[in-house]
Formats: sequence, C-alpha cells, structure tokens
Amino acid sequence: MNISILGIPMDLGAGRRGVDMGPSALRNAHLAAHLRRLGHTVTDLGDMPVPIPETVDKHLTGGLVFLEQIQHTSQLTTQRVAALGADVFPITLGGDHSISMGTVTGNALRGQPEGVRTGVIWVDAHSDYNTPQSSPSGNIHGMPVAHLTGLGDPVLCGLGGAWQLRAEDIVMVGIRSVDSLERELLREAGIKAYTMKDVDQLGMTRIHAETMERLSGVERVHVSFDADALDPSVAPGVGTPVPGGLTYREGHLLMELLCESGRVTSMDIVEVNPVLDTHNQTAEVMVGMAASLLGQRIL
Ligand code: EXY
Ligand code: MN
Ligand code: MN
Ligand code: MN
Repeated sequence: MNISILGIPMDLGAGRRGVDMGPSALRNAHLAAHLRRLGHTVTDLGDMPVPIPETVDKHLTGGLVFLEQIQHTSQLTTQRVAALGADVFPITLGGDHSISMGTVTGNALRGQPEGVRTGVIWVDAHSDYNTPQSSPSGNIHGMPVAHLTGLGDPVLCGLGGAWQLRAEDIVMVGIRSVDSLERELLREAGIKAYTMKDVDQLGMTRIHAETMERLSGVERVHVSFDADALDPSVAPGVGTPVPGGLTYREGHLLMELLCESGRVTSMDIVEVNPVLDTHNQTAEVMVGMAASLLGQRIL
C-alpha cells in the first residue's frame, strides 16, 4: 500500500495545550518505520501550517472557540487530503479531533471532486456530536461529527461542497462520555454508537461484524481513532481522559479485524498529548494500533 502521513498540529479545538505536539510524538514512536517493515511504501508529507494559540486572540464566535482559525485550517486540510490520489492510504496525525472535519471530508473527495460515499468508524470515549448551541465548552474538538453531518457552523458544515457524511454511515465505538443535549442530538440523527457497556456485553468481534454489515453500502471507510477511546491506564497522554475505556487488546482486536476486512481506506490518529504522557507511551500505543490496522500479525 502507498501510505501518506500528514501531520496537523492543531490544538485550538481542545481545552488545553499540548496535542499540537502529537505528530512529533507519533513520528518519534517510529510510525513510518513500523509501517515500512510491514511492506508498505510510506511518504511523510510533513505538517500542515496551523497557528498556535499564543498568536491569536481567544474569543467565542457564536458558541465556538477559535472558529476562524479552525475554519481556515479545515479548508486547507480538506484540499490537501483531497489532492492525494484515490489509491493512497492517508494517515492524518492530530492534533485535536477538530482536524477530522477536514480529514474525513478530504478523504471522501480524494480523486473525485463531487465526493464518494464514505463510512466513518469513530473510535472515541466521546461522541463529539455537540453543536455550538449544545456544547458545554465551546471547544470544537467536541463537535466534528455534528459538523460532518451538517449541524453547526455553515462554513465547517460546507467543507465538502455538496458532499456530506450521512448519519447512517457513522459507527462510534468506545463511547462513555456524552453531554445531555448531545445525547438528544445523537438520538435524533439515529447514529449508531457502541458504548463501553456494549463493548462489555457484545465483545469486539460482534461489534466489528455489525459495523461492517452497517457500512456494506459505502465505497470508502475512514477510521478516526481518538487516543482517549483507550483506557487511561493504556493511553495516559490525553487531555480528556475518561475511566473505563478500551483495553489494549480490545483496541488491537478492532484494528486487526478491520485489517482483515480489507475495507479501510484512511485513518486519523488524534488527541495524543505528549505533555500529559509518560515516556511517549500513548504515541507508542497508537503507532501499534495503526500497525495492526495495516497488517501487523502476531504469527
Ligand atoms: N463533550 C465535551 C465537550 O464538548 O466539551 C468534551 C469533548 C471532548 C472531545 C474529545 C476529544 O474527543
Ligand atoms: Mn517502536
Ligand atoms: Mn474525539
Ligand atoms: Mn475523545
């Protein structure tokens, strides 16, 4: 596979500093070398230009913090990812989860300007389905899925032109922190979300099978992996840790099964915060998850 790595060192969407260093931490954990060892051709495209909070005035615009800067970066990200060939497997490195508005849209537009029907597997402790009105924080990393489905700021909702992510093409896994208004929005949209209770009761094998069944009609499948989906004991370097997350093996098993399915066409790794980490453990774990998705075998 031809893999392209693109860093998006964005922390304007998060409530605290540090995830802007995520791309460096993941490179430091030998992401490219691990994937080359699996036989892939890997090109590192470097990082997108992203302003740092110290250089911009922090204010709320219609319930969103750093809206203008995130709009601009999301537009650039969409264009940059869309310009990669349809045969490339992009791995986009956050940064906070607001980057996924641009990465998901760019991946749907890759090689086809009107966009391709794309499924998204959102692996996260949070459902990231707040709108500017429902958000308790104004932090845009809690809102990317809503914007991808057309709820929220018009510029962020319009990144893909006429293309939009369909609610029925989203599957969330690992969910355990949802705000009260956000819960109502998720229900209204009919988004499928496997909570940690579902992971406990059904197991990852069944969740994977149901996910593939649900996404059988899409052409592309994007995995957006927020490090905080994993239990904080496994991935301590995250800004919004929530107890009771995916175990190391549950994370790997999901990636291994998705690899076997052969359907995944792109991936985000987001919310790795080296400032809060222990000896780069979280970046190392996330590189392992990417390796499992891209063919690493135990035997
Ligand atoms: N639901 C909370 C909010 O909207 O502020 C927390 C969101 C955290 C988002 C993280 C990274 O996935
Ligand atoms: Mn290593
Ligand atoms: Mn997230
Ligand atoms: Mn999260």
